[in-house]
Amino acid sequence: MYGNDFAPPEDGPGGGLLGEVEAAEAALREAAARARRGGPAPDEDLAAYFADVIDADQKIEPRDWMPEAYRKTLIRQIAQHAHSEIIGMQPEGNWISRAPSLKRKAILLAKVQDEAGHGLYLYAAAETLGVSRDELVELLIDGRQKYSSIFNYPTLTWADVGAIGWLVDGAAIVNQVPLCRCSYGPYARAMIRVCKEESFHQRQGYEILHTLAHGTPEQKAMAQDAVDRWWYPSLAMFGPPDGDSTHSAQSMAWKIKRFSNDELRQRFVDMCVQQAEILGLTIPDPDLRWNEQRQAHDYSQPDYDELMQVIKGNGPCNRQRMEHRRRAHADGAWVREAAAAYAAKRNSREKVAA
Ligand code: BYC
Repeated sequence: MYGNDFAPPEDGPGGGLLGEVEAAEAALREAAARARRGGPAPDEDLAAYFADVIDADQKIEPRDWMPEAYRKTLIRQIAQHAHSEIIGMQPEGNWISRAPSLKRKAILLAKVQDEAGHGLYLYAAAETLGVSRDELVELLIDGRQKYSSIFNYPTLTWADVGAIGWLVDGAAIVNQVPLCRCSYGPYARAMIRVCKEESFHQRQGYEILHTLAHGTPEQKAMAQDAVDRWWYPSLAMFGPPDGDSTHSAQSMAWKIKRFSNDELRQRFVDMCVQQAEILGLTIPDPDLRWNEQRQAHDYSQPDYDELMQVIKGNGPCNRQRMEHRRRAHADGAWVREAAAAYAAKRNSREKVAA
């Protein structure tokens, strides 16, 4: 259980997904403290050394040799993840000026700022792989790198802010907690901090929905409508089904991904069922039911053709999101120029002083 202030946590304090984040953090510290091989022996094959580190569940660090395909996969995934955090500020940012109270506005502002912070940690993690943040931003703006499908859906009502917190941030946590154990050190460390903050985001969304669901009939209907619209796109966030996932097998062999797309999707569904009951809202799936044999819920799959269309740029808001991002980038040019001029001036002053 995570992010649920309305029922006791299933596994007690420190249990559930946040408990897993804490355990991953402890494992990272333990791996760093363990007497480790300082690097490959002079005559050792670098690929064999890399495989050894992965097998031993140690971390690959920026100084280490790594296969080019491992580096490329990480750059692709971390960049896509960073872009998602930045584009993900738009659907909710859209509601900052219309939040129903000062308290809601302050909370939403803080949340959207956190997403910018997550983008920065992730761009910084990607930079350790030998690519610059400027290059990655250019790749996004030229449409050569992706961001999560989920941010191409509109936020029509205030309840959507609650549904994004509960379902979108909830799906994000289920996907990202295992990334705290990713084999690449800088990504794993960034994910620990992101997951702790993300858990708070999920709680704020859950609390918005809980308030609406226990308000007037109109408020409850608005909350249900938001859940109806965000449920299947949230399931699709986990990516194509395992049989169609191009990268999963290799990413799992490298311990970048620890679970397949379908395994995480199932985990998410199982977690949401009890939370929906406490909310008093219905998950819009008539076929959702407990399967005693599998010890998991059977559920209807999202529309994967729709996911592919959204990934290709044909979702309801793709054009709007990219236009906004390009405009914001152009509007920020003077800030980047001023920062670069200031850094150059400071450098030359330091040189004169030295
Ligand atoms: N949307 O082989 P597969 C957030 C692409 S931010 C778009 O299974 P992989 C938040 C995939 O890239 C949430 N594209 O790929 C922020 C690949 O295409 P390419 C973002 C998708 O990488 C603000 C192709 O489909 N989270 O939570 O093994 C506010 C085949 O897929 C999607 C992350 O980025 C999608 N949904 O697995 C609130 C987490 N799904 O690159 C919340 C890190 C698949 O070959 N990323 N594709 O052209 C991951 O865990 C993995 O990259 C994925 C996909 C599970 C997403």
